[in-house]
Amino acid sequence: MNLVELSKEISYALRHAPWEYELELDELGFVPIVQLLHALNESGAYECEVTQADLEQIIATSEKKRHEIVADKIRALYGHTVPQIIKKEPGIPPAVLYHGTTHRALPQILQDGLKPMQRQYVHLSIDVETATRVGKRRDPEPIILKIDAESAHKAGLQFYIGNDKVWLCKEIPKDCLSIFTPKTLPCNTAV
Ligand code: HQG
Repeated sequence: MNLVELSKEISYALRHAPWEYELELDELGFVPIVQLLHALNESGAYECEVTQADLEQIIATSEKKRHEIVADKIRALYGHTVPQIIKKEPGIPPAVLYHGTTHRALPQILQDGLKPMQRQYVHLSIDVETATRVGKRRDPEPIILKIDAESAHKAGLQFYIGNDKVWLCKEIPKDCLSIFTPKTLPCNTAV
């Protein structure tokens, strides 16, 4: 079983196009596992039968926690573009969050703040490393934005839990953003 391909298809079904699989997401984005398995196996795209153990293995071995199983249901934890707004659990964010983006998008972001664009939420990373990985999907030298999440949250902006590395927000106003530049030692510093 090609678990990467399977994981991508599950993300597609649970984030973007559940109707193509005759699935209906509940308000938290869950669908019954049996229904998802039925749809995947009916398509005939997989040579062996897809089982719950395959879904569990994807979740256990993926470098990102994209999906979650609770009891007999499964959901995508973030990334949704479906028209129905998926309810996320509000939380108190870390004081600082990061967002990796492209040189191309930067002028617009500095003017308008961060917008969810095609998705339901803006996706924020807990550290520079994660933000860099996100940004590198679209720009080999991504821009890393630093978000003053503590002030934004205190000012009333709601943050939501994605997974252990991803936080979600409806938008980030431009005055909560700055460009992150890693601290470099002056040339004459003895090390
Ligand atoms: C940019 C992946 C212009 C934003 C990742 C980004 C993540 C603006 C792009 C998750 C803008 C949207 C989400 C504005 C934001 N003007 N451009 N005002 N505001 N943008 O893919 O955060 O591997 O929807 O900077 O790892 O890149 O799929 O968001 O470049 O966690 O599990 O518009 O998807 O996860 O792109 O990525 P996306 P994202 P998976």
